[in-house]
Amino acid sequence: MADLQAIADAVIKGDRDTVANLAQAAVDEGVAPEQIINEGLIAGMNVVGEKFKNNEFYVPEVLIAARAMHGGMDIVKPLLADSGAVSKGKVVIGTVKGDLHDIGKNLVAMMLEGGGFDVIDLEVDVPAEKFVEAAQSQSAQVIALSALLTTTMPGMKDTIDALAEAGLRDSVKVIIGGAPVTQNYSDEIGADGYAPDAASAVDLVRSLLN
Ligand code: B1M
Repeated sequence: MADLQAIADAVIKGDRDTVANLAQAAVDEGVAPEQIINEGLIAGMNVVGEKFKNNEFYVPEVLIAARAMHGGMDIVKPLLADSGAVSKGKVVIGTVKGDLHDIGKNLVAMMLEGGGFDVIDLEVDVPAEKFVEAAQSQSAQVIALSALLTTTMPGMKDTIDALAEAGLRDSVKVIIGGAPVTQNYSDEIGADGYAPDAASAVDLVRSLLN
């Protein structure tokens, strides 16, 4: 009998090999890929997110857990298309134009994937037009913008303005984050939400899409 809790525990411990082996065993036993993701991989990352919020885990532990989660995802994801499992939503993420910081953005992306979302990562130094293009071509529900420099934060407003100009502002939610970003700034530029950390970003996307 597949032990999905053991998969979750191995994600929390950051034990990639065990996650991969247990995920493969569950697949071999005929457990639905969606169940392995929800009750094993995502369940584990949810605990990691809580621990990170409570300062029980720090960045390295989260990165190691996310890597372990990917070990399971690599096995289960190819089966999803066949099983008809539905993603919880599509998020396009990137660090805004002029900004090369990607550690926090990567954490947010990994936590979102761990939360069951499809994540399209445009990486760093992403101009507003590229976000617009991706929102269109990917039919994304959420655009997630990261900035670590006060000088690049205006790139967030530029992106929101560009989405509005393209007629997409009503069909896509925009969330923002990064060390210098605040809720006030989010209100000021008309974003749909601000999250102070990666785990909160997952909660925010969940609540915006509900
Ligand atoms: Co840079 N840097 N840096 N840097 N750097 C900062 C940000 C800085 C605060 C350092 C300082 O002066 N004390 C300062 C910014 C000052 C300011 O504008 N307020 C700064 C500067 C000035 C610069 C350069 C201009 C330095 C220079 O060349 N003169 C230059 C700019 C380059 C550029 O981007 N164009 C630069 C370069 C670099 C490196 C390349 C060396 C490197 C980046 C490597 C990389 O990312 N691959 C770097 C680093 C590592 C830092 C610090 C030390 C660490 C940033 C980090 O990764 N933190 C940083 C100082 C600091 O913060 N202590 C600093 C860990 C990460 C997990 O946290 O990114 O905040 P963070 O992400 C968090 C939350 O903010 C949130 O979730 C994450 C996890 O909880 N979050 C989101 C992030 N994005 C989110 C999106 C969301 C929601 C939440 O929704 C979409």
